[in-house]
Amino acid sequence: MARKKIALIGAGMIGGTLAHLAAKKEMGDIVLFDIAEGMPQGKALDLSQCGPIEGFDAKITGTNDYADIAGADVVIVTAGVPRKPGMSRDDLLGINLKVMKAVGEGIKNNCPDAFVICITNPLDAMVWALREFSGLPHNKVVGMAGVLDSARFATFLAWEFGCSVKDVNAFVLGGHGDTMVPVTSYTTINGIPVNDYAKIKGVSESRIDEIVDRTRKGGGEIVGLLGNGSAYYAPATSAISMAEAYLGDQKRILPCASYVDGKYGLDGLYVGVPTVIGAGGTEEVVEIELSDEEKANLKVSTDAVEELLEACKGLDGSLA
Ligand code: A3D
Repeated sequence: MARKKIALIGAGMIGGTLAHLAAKKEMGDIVLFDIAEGMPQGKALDLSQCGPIEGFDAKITGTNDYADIAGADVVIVTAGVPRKPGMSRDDLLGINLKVMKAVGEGIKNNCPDAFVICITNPLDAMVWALREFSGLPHNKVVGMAGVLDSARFATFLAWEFGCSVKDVNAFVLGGHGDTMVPVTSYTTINGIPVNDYAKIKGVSESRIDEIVDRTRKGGGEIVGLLGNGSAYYAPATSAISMAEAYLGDQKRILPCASYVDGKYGLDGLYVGVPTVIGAGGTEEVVEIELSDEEKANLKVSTDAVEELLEACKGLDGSLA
């Protein structure tokens, strides 16, 4: 059986990390695409030379030509500009919308059957725009955010409780931004609801609220510390888990920015919801019961996403 082909559009910090992870896991042959000349070729060469040491068989190539992503099974998109300190995700809108147009066309013309995972910010708007520009079916285009946001929530909870991260099942809904909705009612420590476990461990409600707040601002905290650019290790590993769910038909239920039309009272929007990922792409959006407060928080978050979509339509007439 021929190896799978993984195309990475954007060979920057996340793109390079994705290539390394995908090669190490022997997910397939990897094509790193970027508009910067020489850079994806250089990274591909460097990464190829990890092969003999790490013992992986994967062909890694770098390119500036969309023709080289032809027939890709999975495409992961990080092309664009990352946040700088003081810059909000929304500031990125205008610049990255143009990038999504070029990338969407590149995918449409070269690998229209691929499963496409978008990481470029502002995520919920960019994944929507990428779907529009590529013309792929909605179930084949998804955004990565919830896996990362949930991992951040889980990390902070594990630190607070002094427990293993493996036992924390954290749950985050909504848009990827400061309005995201970490849902404590569905967050458990190996099945024990987090609020019950907090009582057992003597952790106050206000402390859990602080952790929720830190999760919401988790990306910005890293941007502030790095001083130049944004998080890349955990975003890359999150997208890889989504790609593995697709390639392995795993039917995992992962929080992803999926197309929601009808469920959660939403009308044709990409937003973070629990999603079954398998060989059919995003096979099902799972609608869970929410409290009135959680519903209200989700509404704030989806309103923010809708505002971004309107802004996109204003910037590019073809999206209206
Ligand atoms: P960076 O290291 O700058 O890489 C981006 C790459 O995109 C650069 O190498 C650029 O040359 C390239 N690029 C720019 N325009 C194009 C184009 N038209 N076609 C192809 N390549 C192009 O950034 P990064 O890897 O750190 O981050 C990439 C994106 O992910 C940014 O938009 C971040 O904001 C976003 N991000 C999202 C999350 C989420 O959780 C959703 C987390 C972290 C970063």
